Amino acid sequence: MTFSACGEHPEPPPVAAEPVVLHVATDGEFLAFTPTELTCPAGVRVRLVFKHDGQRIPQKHNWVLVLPGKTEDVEKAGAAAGEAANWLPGNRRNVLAATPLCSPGGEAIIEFTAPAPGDYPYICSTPGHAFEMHGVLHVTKS
Ligand SMILES: [Cu+2]
Repeated sequence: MTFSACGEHPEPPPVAAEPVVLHVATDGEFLAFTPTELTCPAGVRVRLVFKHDGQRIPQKHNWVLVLPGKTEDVEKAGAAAGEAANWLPGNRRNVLAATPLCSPGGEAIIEFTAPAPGDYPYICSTPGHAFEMHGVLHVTKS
């Protein structure tokens, strides 16, 4: 005899959805991302894989997802915070997601929840890089 302590037809436990995996890299040694556009649905779990594809020039890069219109604020506050802080502002109100700094050949993987639908800029916050090193995450209605 078996007993069902929690009802005849209990709900199955929720299965954690697989994250949407996005890949972005530096364009070799250049101060550029490839691709410069990424897309995901709103509200999904995103696993972002960032690869520093440079080899020769010993400069570090990161990938920082920023609220629309706030790239300059994040750049300035990040520069003030310094390299030990990954060139990221202490106050993260304008930063939606960020990898640590990566050296040539390095890779970082982060996970975050996609924000509401819209276009969100991403930059490298190493001082002087965001002017050329930027792209857009298009978040679509899920
Ligand atoms: Cu950079």
